[in-house]
Amino acid sequence: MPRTAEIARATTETEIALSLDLDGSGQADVLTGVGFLDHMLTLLARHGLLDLHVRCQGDLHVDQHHTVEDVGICLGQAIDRAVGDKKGIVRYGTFTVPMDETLVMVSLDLSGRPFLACNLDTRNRKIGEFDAELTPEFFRAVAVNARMTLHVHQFYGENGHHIIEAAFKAFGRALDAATRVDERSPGVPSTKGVL
Ligand SMILES: [Mn+2]
Repeated sequence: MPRTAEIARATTETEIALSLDLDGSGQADVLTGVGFLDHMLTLLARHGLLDLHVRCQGDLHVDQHHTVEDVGICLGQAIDRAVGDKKGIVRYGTFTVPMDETLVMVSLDLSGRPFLACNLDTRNRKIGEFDAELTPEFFRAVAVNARMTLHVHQFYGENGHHIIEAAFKAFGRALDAATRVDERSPGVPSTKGVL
């Protein structure tokens, strides 16, 4: 069974086409209109070894909020669809990424229970044209729509680009770990029998 999903979502604020292959090779083809978000999604694909195609036409004349959040919604929906009934997957993933002075850990559970805890220091920061405070908005949209428990924990860090990039890389690696197939455990990885 291919673990892929295609999402098309159109509102008055954004129009998005996204496709995801969890068993890809890290190929990204991403154009959202927000250069830094393209950079982050490209490294998410590379470090998560997933193939990701995104096209977004968003209302960037307002600001970047709708674009960033709605791409997160579509990515979350795609993850939820691609993992299907979650039979045979590892379920949990935790990865810590250092980036120079910055250290960020992502720990996630494909639990079926949406939750985000995020302490990234993004307030009042701009990374080029990117509003850094949209980063937790992105991760919240992913967590809610993928129905995952997601913790994004910054131990320390100074440079805003490093902080956000380390978070996306850690998320990609943790997601890859959680979605791996464990051949010793063919059923749903829960004593409840369903996730
Ligand atoms: Mn970078």
